[in-house]
Amino acid sequence: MPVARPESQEPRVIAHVDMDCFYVQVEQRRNPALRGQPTAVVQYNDWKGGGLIAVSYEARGFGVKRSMRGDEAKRVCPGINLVQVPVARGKADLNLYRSAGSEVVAILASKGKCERASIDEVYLDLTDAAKEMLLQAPPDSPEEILIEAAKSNILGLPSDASEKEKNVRAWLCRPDADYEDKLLACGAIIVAQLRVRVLEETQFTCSAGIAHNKMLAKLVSGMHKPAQQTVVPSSSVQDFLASIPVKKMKQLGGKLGSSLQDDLGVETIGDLLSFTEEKLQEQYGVNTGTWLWKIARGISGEEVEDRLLPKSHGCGKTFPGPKALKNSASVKGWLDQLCEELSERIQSDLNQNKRIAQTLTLHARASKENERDSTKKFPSKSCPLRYGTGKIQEDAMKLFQSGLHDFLESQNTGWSITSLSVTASKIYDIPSGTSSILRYIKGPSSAASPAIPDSSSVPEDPSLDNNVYGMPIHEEQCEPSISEQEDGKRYSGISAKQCSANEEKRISKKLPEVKGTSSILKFLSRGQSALHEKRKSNELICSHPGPGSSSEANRAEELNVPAQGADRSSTSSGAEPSGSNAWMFNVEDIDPAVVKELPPEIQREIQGWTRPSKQPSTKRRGSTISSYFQPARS
Ligand code: TTP
Repeated sequence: MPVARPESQEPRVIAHVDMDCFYVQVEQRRNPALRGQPTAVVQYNDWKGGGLIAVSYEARGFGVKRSMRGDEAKRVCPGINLVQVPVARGKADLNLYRSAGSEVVAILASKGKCERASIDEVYLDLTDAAKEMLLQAPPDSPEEILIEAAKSNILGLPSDASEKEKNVRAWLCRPDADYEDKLLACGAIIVAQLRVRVLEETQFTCSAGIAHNKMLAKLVSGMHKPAQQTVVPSSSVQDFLASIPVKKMKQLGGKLGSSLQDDLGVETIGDLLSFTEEKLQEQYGVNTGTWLWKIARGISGEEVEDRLLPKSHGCGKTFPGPKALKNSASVKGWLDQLCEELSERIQSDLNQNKRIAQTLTLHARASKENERDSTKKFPSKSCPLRYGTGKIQEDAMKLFQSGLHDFLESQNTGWSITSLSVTASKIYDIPSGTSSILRYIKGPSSAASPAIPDSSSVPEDPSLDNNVYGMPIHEEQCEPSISEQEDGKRYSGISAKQCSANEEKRISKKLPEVKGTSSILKFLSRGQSALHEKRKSNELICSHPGPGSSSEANRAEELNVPAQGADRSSTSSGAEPSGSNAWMFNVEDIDPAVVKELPPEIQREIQGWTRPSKQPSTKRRGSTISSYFQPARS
C-alpha cells in the first residue's frame, strides 16, 4: 500500500527524463537510413508480423500503436519499417538497449543524484545544481536563455503559440519570482543543457518533466513528447491535478484506483480534494489515507535514490499456445538458456561494478491438463544464488521441480508451462579493497567448499579471486538447526545468524591487524550470512505462493525442502525477511526498472504482487471497500 513519506521543508528541484521511442532511436542510430521514417521495433516472435514494442513518432502519425502487430501496422502504414529486436538464445536480447540507456545515464548523472528508473528513464535531484546556478549565474537576460530551455512548456503560462517562446524566456528570468520558482527556472535550464548534451553525445532525444517532487515530474515528462520538457510551478499544481485521471497516477493503476472510482466516485486526482484526511484514512487506513490526501495537494516526499544500476536482473520467455512446454526436458532446455544469460549478466555486473547477487528466483506460469480454469498459481521459488552457469542451471531446475510439485498437489496429471523467468536479486556492492584482503583471508581455508561463485565463473579479473565472494565456509561451524516459526510449524535449516557470528568471529581472530577488515566484516554481516551457510543447493528453497495459494510450507516439508518462512515471505507485504532467511526473494527486491524487460505476462504477475493485497471476496467488485484491502485501518 502506498505510504506518505515525510516531505522536505526546503524546496527541491526534481526532474524525470524519459527517452523518446527509445528502442526505435537505438535502431535508427544503428541504421541512419531509418531516421525520420515511420519505424517500429517488433518482438522476436514473428506471429502476425510480431508484436510492436516501440513505435517512432512518424509511425504514430499514421495511427500505428504499440498494441498492434506488425501485419496490422503495415496495413495502417504501408511504408513502415519493422525492425526485429535482436535475438540471442531464442529470445529477445536487450543488451544493445541497456547499454544505450547507460550512455544516457552517464551524462544525466553529471549534475546531481540520479536514479535509473527503467531501461530508458531516470529521476534527477537537481536541487544543489539549481541553488548553485542561482547563486553563481542566475538567468537574468531573456535573450541569453538557451533555445532548448526557451522551448519549455511551463504549466499555467498563457498558451498563445506565437508568444510562447517570449513568455517562457520572460518566466525563466522573472526578477519578482519567489525562491521556489527561481530554483525551478534554474532546474529547467540545467535539464535543457543536459538534453542538448545527450543529443550531441548519443544522438538520442528525450523528454523531461521538472517539478518540486518526483510524482509531479513523472506526471508531466510525457506531456509534450517528443524532445520537449515541461515545468510545473507550484501555482499550477492544483489546476494540473484536477485534470489527471486517478488511474494515471503511479500506484493508482490497480485496485486502489478502481476503488477510488467505484466507491468514492473519484475520477481525477483533483476530486480527492473533497475528502478530509480523516475520511480517506477511515476508508483506506492511516498510511494510505494520508498519502491520498497529500497527493491530492501535489505533496510527495519520495526521495531520488542514488542508483545507476538495477536492483535485480531477470530473464524470461513466454511460450504461448502451441509453444507451451509440456515436459521436463523442454523446460530444462529453456531454463538452461535463461540461466546462461542471467549468469552472464550477473557475472558482468560483478566484474564491472563489483556487485554480487544473493538470491535466485524462478517464476513460471502453468496450467494443468483438463483444468485450464484453475486459479492455482505456480508458486515462485527462491534459493541462495551460487555463481557459475552450471550451478545456476542446476538450482533453477530444482526450483522448477519444487514449484511443479507444489503446483500439481500430488496429482498425476499433465501440465504445460506458458512462461518461465529467472531473477537474480538482493544485489550488494562489494566494498572496495575487499578482493585483495579476501585473497589473504582465503589462505589455507580455501579448500572449504566455496558456495559462491564456482571457480570457473570469475575468470576475467584476476584480482577478483573466486573466494572473494565465495567466502571460506566451515561446515562444522554452521550447524543445521530446527526453528519453530510463528505458525507453530517446524522448519529445518541452517541458523544463518549463528553461522554468521561464528564466521565473523573466526575472521576477526584471523585478521586482527589487516587494514580495512572492518569494512569486510560489515559486508559479511550485512545480510550476507547466507553466503556463509552450509548449504547444498537443494536444501534451501523458499516458496512464494501467489495470491490464493495454500500453505507452501506444508508441502515443502513433505518434499523435505525447508521452506524457511515460506508463508511469511509474502510478496505483497514487502516485509523484510529476518536474519535467518536474508537471502529470500522479496518482491521489493525486483527493480521496477527491469520489470519492463520481462515478457508481458510475467510483468503482469509481478505488478499484481506490488498492488494491494486482496482478501478473498465473494462480493461483487466495488460493493465494499473492505472486500478489496487488508486491514491497515486506523
Ligand atoms: P517507453 O518509455 O514506455 O516507451 P517509448 O520510449 O518506446 O516511447 P515514448 O516516447 O512514448 O516514451 O518504453 C521504453 C522502451 O521499453 C521501449 O522503446 C520499448 C520497451 N518496452 C517494451 O519492450 N515493452 C513494453 O511493454 C514497453 C511499455 C516498453
